[in-house]
Amino acid sequence: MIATFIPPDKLGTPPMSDSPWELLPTASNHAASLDGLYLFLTAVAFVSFVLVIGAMVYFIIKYKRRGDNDKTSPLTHNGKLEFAWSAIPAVFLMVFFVWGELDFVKLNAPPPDAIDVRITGQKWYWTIEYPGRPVASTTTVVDGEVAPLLIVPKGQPVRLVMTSKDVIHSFYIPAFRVKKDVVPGRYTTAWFEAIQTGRFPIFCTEYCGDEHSSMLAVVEVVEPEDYEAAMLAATTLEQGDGETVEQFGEKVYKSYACNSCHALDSSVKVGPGFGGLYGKTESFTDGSSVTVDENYIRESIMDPNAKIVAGFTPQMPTFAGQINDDQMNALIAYIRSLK
Ligand code: HEC
Ligand SMILES: [Cu+2]
Repeated sequence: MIATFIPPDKLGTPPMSDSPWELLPTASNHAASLDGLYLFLTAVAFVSFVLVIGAMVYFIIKYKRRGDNDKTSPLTHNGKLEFAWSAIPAVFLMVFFVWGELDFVKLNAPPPDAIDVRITGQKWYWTIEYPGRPVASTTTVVDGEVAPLLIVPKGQPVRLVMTSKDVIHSFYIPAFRVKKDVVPGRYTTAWFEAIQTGRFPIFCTEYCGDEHSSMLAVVEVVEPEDYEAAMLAATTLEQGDGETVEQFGEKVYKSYACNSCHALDSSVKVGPGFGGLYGKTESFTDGSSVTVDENYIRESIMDPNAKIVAGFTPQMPTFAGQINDDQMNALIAYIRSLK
């Protein structure tokens, strides 16, 4: 995560269509039917509006009381007419229901051969993990900011198994018409099959605190033959040739979204800034203090609640089991280098 807001066009929102009937790119198998239902509902509502309001205006004018001798008609009802205005809407209601129900069932029944992806929401970023792939969240750099990246092959079903570490978030891919709450303490699932290559934005669509609006991610749909290469590029987090250990540490820092809560100078965000951290004396809420060294930084990352820095609350998640030794060494070297 994402320290500053990335404008959605930078996340890959394709240009809007020229047609006023087309809402968004229809980039998944669900999109066409859901859009169809939406347009159908809108059209039926529009026609009903014209019929009801039109009849009302017509009768107001036609049957206006012209004088004291105008008598109210003795007719009390018309059985055929009343049957028609009940039965015809009932048929439309059944069509809405059956259409909606078929889509609902389809949205909730992922095919058994779907690729599984695990999504974890937390304030304020998404961790995207592929079981069997040895890496933390897959990420990409958008406009200088690190954003979580969901890579999917075109034409293959993908199932998302989602949970939250803190509050309720909601995972939303508008171009796919996929939206599902992500709830602490339980797993929710969603699935789709992408039908169009390209990059599309992912939003959190459940207000979850300060940085909710920057809780963004990117989905990238690639041709099936490019999938392995794209995954490999996104999941390798190793020190590159000619990269210093500090440069690698910076990459680790960004991929684990430390910058969503920490600044590189001494300014305060959700957590303390890292400028000049190494070597200083840090005090904690329990009144104790230590001189900041490698062991303290390592402990802060693996077991963040062991010592809570005075003036802060225990909001940092643990990274135990996610950051390996090489990455940890580089991360510490990087934090140490910040003046
Ligand atoms: C959700 C926000 C959040 C994220 C993400 C986060 N931290 Fe923290 N971090 C905090 C808070 C809040 C504190 C202060 C409270 C405490 O000591 O736990 C803190 C404290 C620290 C400290 C001790 C700082 C000091 O001044 O003594 C270190 C070191 C640290 N974090 C490193 C990291 C690293 C490295 C990452 C990324 C791998 C990271 N944090 C990700 C919120 C966060
Ligand atoms: Cu959120």
